[in-house]
Amino acid sequence: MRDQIKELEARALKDLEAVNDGVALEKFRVTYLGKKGLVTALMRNLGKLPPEERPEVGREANLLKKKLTEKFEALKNRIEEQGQRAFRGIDVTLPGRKPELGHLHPITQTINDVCDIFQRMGFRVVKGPNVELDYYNFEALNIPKDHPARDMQDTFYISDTLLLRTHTSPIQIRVMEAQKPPVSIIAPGKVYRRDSDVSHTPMFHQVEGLLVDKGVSFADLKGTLISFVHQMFGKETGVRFRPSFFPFTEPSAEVDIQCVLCGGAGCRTCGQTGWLEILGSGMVDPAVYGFVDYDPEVYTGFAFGMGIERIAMLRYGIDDIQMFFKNEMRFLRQF
Ligand code: 2U9
Repeated sequence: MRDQIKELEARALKDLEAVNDGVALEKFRVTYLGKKGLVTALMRNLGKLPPEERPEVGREANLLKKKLTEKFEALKNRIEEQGQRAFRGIDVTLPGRKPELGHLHPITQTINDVCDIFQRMGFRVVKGPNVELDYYNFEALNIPKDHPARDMQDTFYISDTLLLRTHTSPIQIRVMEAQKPPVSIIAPGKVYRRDSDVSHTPMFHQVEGLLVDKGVSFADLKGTLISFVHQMFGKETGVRFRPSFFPFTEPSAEVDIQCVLCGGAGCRTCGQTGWLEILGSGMVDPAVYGFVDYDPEVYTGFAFGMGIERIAMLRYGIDDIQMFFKNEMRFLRQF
């Protein structure tokens, strides 16, 4: 039995040397000192010894238990202290790492802002297909077969009758086809043109608007668009209407605002004129009503369209349209 005690001590001390964390330490305690542990079993076996051997062997067994318990406690303290030191090594007063939050693309932000302004005036936002029928994109908009916009050079054709829409106007035709006046809608979305150079991209974004009812006049067009300009660019911004031509509106006008950079004094951005063109507009051409079965003797309306990249460039002072499509984080983070 004495040999057994010596052996157990040697084994326990060897095991204890390998213990370096709380899990291993607990395993040691269970193996040797626990209720079903080896030392406990040893103590229980003392009763089987002849009475004269009991006191001596008992003392040795008790000594072993004491020794192992002390060593266990000492190691337990050391491991706990190590854990606390590791925790003390963390400076809880340091600022945390800031998670980087994403945001909407500046073009999406501008589309949303333009739409918000018109929605507050009672216009409804409508979307439509990017792949359109030639009929909705050109024919029903009074754009004749020999118009240069219909040339293969200017439009992405998918087939004889299918194309990538060149403006969002087909949305308005689809709405007029489906419902009678009054109609007041805005149509935002991507448009496609075979144009690609420093100032043109083959895809860009438009917001167009249409309002048709009884008694709608050019004064309504002016009032609506002046209000839009003042909400978008500030209420001190000067606005002027210049005669123009579009196949789908008559009369037509382009809208200029006082240069946002020089305030009208003349600079490189406004070509020394003091004015910037920001949208096209006009009274819906009676010929268009013929395609959607509206009576031009009863109804009149106005329409307008703007390129969003241009609006965003003026608003944020960006001089290169390509920046919107490069997905450069250093550029995008600024918005
Ligand atoms: C219907 C009837 C008329 C929409 C209009 C413009 C004038 C216009 C351009 C602005 C810059 C396109 O992005 S751009 O190149 N748009 O000048 N758009 S009137 O007129 C319509 C639309 C739908 C049924």
